[in-house]
Amino acid sequence: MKSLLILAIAAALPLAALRAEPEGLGGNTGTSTLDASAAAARYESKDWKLVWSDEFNQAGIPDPSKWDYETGMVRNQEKQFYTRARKENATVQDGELHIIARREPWQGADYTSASLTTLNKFSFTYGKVEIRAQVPPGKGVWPALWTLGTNFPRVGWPACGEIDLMEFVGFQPGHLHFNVHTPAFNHVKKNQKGTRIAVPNAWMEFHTYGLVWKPEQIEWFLDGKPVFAFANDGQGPEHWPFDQPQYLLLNLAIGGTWGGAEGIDDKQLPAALRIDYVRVWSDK
Ligand SMILES: [Ca+2]
Repeated sequence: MKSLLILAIAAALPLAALRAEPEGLGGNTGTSTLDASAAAARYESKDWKLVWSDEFNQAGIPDPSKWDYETGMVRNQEKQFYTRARKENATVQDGELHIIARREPWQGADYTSASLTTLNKFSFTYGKVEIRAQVPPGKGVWPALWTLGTNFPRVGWPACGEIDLMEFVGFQPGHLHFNVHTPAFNHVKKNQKGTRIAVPNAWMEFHTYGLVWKPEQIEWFLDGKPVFAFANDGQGPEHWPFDQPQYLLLNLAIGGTWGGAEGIDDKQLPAALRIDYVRVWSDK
């Protein structure tokens, strides 16, 4: 009953509540009303050709021809151990991929979860991406839909470039975050480019996260509306490492430098990042 009431309130919230909240991250490209219609036209163009997708229609372990895994404890002082092809942490059911974080001891860690990637399976240079997903609630969860350059194993981060289609931290349940990291602009230097959008109770429903990546700029979309853009300023790969292929990552982290800033609410676990589909288009 309580959940029904919450759903009814959420349904009554107009999408117009969606607004950018500058927080000093310094987006380098304002998205004016005029720009917004041009951006939407680029997003909705009929010239895109679908080149890769997963609709998650095959129940069980995620399709091994499409997905690989990060394993172990990989970054940001996060608390989860990422497992490989373990159904308790990554499973397809009812047309959705569920990435599930659990409170359980595992190889010295106190939590398990999964990070699916397409490294060595699929990558793309320029194109359009759309992912429909629902993030889980709870302090300490840090789900992300993102990309890294395929040269990451060789050149490392941030030289490889990182595009975050969406990040969410459970201690800020009313916001979704959209960021980009390059050698010149990144979170270590505290000057990454990005924005956050106020979405009341962002975890209560599915949203569609879109990206249009062209040689001259990258644009982010939330439910089809442009929310941020990052321009190629012509200063070279320190500023724009995005003329190289990128691969996809889908993960649900627990704790860590950002996600764990206000602790971890174990009562919210297990928690699932639900993904309805991942689609990638090319304009070639
Ligand atoms: Ca689906």
